[in-house]
Amino acid sequence: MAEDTDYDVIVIGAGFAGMYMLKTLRESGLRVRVFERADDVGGTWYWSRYPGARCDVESLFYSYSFSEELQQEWRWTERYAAQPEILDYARHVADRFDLRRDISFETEVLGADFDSAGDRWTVRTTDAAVSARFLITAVGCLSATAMPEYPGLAEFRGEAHHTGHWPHEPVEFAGKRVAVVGTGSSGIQTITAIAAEVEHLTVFQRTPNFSVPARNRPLSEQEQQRVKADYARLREESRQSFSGLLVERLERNALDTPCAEFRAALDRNWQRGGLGFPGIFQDTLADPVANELSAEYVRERIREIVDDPETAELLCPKDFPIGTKRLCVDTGYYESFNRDNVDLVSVRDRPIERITPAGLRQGGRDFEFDMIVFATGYDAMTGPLNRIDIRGTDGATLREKWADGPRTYLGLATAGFPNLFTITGPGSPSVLSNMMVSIEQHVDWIADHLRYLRERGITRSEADADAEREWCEHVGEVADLTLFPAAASWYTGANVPGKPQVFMPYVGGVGNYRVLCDQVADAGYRGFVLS
Ligand code: N01
Repeated sequence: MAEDTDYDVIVIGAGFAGMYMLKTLRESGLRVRVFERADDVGGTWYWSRYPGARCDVESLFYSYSFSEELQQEWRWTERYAAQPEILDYARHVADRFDLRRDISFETEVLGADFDSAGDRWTVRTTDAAVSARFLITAVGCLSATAMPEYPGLAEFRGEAHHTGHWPHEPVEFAGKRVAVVGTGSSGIQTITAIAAEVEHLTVFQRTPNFSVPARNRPLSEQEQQRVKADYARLREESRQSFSGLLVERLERNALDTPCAEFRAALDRNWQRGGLGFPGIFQDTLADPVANELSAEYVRERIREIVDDPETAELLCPKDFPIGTKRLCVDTGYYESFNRDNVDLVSVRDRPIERITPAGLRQGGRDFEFDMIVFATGYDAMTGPLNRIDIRGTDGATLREKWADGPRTYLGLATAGFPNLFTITGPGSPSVLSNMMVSIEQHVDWIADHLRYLRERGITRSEADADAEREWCEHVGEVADLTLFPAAASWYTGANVPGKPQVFMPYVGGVGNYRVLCDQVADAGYRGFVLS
C-alpha cells in the first residue's frame, strides 16, 4: 500500500513542462508529485519578470495544443505575449486542470539516489525524503542564472538585480543612474524598456548581438479567429517543421538566388519581424558566405537606425555567424542608443574589473550607479540538472558523468540513471525550437513509454550505453554540418567559465527528431534496456 511519501512518478519543476507532465500522467492513473522551488507555477515566466520581458515566439503558438477547449477559449492580447500574460496563462492552466493539489511549492529538490534493488528513486527535498519509481526533470533549460564573479559585488551600495531572478516588488527606475551588463535577449528587452524612464543608462556590452524587429502588435479578434479556426492544421505543421515555428523557409540557397530576389526576401522578413530571419534560405546556417549576406543586411539596418556611426559600429555583430547565437527580437532596441541619456561601453577588450560601493570600475574608469542590472544569462541546459545531486546506479552524480559535456540518448535519458527522464534535455532540439512544441512531444513520448512499461510489468528502463554513444555522435555530426559550433554561445557552454565546450542541442529539426523518437518507440524502445 503506497504511503504519502511513495509515488509512481516525481516531477521536478512546475513550469510548462512539469504541468503538462503532471496532467498527462495523472490521467494515466499514476500517483504523481511535482516539486517546485517557487511559490507558484510558471517556471521561467515566474522568475524572469524584468521590465520588457516578452516571449520571442508568437503567443498563438507559444501555448499548449493538448486541449482544444483551452486553445479556443484563451485570448492572447498581442502577437508576442509579455511575461505577466504568459504567467497568467500558466496559472489559468494550473487552475483549469486542478494541478496545484499535486504540486509542492517552495520545495526544492536537493538530490536523488537510485536504488537498484527496488528500481526506485529516493528524492531529497528541502522538506522530506520521498520515493518514486520514475523521476522526471522538467527543470527548464534556462533556469540556472549565470552571475559573473566580480570582486566587490557584496559592497555595492545600490540595487543589484539579475534579469532571471527579478524581484516581485516593483523596481523604480525614475531618476536613477542604471547600468545594464549584457546584451542578449534579456539585456536587449530590459534596455529598450527602461531607456526612457531612467535618468541615465550605461550599457556594458561584451559581444554585440543580432536583433531583428519583433513587429509586435495587438492581436485583432479576426486574426485570432482565423488562427483558431485552422489550429489543427497549423499545430500539426509546426510539429513537423524544423523549429516548431511557422516561418518562411524557401527551398533554395541564398547563393543561388539573384540579388534582387534575395534582397526582397530579407526585406519581406525584416518587415514581417520575428525569429524566422536566419532560416529563410537553406544555406544561411551552413555556408559562411551565404551567412555573411544575411549578417551584413542586418548590420546595414543597424547603421541606418543608429545616428552615431561609432556607436552603430560597436553595435554591429562581426564575430559570429547570424543565427548561431539565439537571434534577438526587439521593439526599438537600436533606437535606444539615439537617446541622450543612453551610453554604450564595450567591455570586449577591457572587462569590468570590479564592482565598487558606488558603482563599478571598467577600463581604469570609475562609474557611479544607483542600480546594476545583470542580464548575464544562464548556465544553460546542464546547469539546472547539475545543481541537483542526482546519483545513478554506481553512486556517481550526473554532474560527474557529464564533466566533459552532457551525454544522453535522444536528450531524454542517460545511461547509468535508470527510470530518469529529462524533458527538453541536452541532445534534443529544445532551445532551438518553439519550446511548447518540444515540451508536448517529450511529455507525450515519456507518458507513452511509462504506459508501455506498466502494461508489461517492467520496472526499469535505462538508456543503453552504445545507443547513447551513437546518439551523441549523431548530435555532434549534425551540428558540424552547420555553422552553430562556430559561435561562442550558451548553446556550447562558452558563456560559463570552465564549462566544457560541447554543442548541446540537437539541430536535426523537431519534425525529424519526432520521427526518430517515434521509431524508437515503435521498435519496442530500441536503445533502452528494459527489465
Ligand atoms: O542571456 P545571454 P539572456 N561581462 O546568454 C553577457 C532566452 N530568452 O538572458 O555574448 C560582460 O543570451 C554576454 O556576453 P557574451 C533566449 O533563448 C528569451 O539574454 O557572452 N558581459 C551576453 O551579452 C536567450 O538566448 C527571451 O560575450 C557578460 C549577456 O551577458 C536566452 O534566454 C528573453 C558577462 C548574456 O546573454 C538567454 O538570454 C530572454 C561578463 N562577465 C531570454 N557574462 C525572449 O523570449 C555574460 N555577459 C525574447
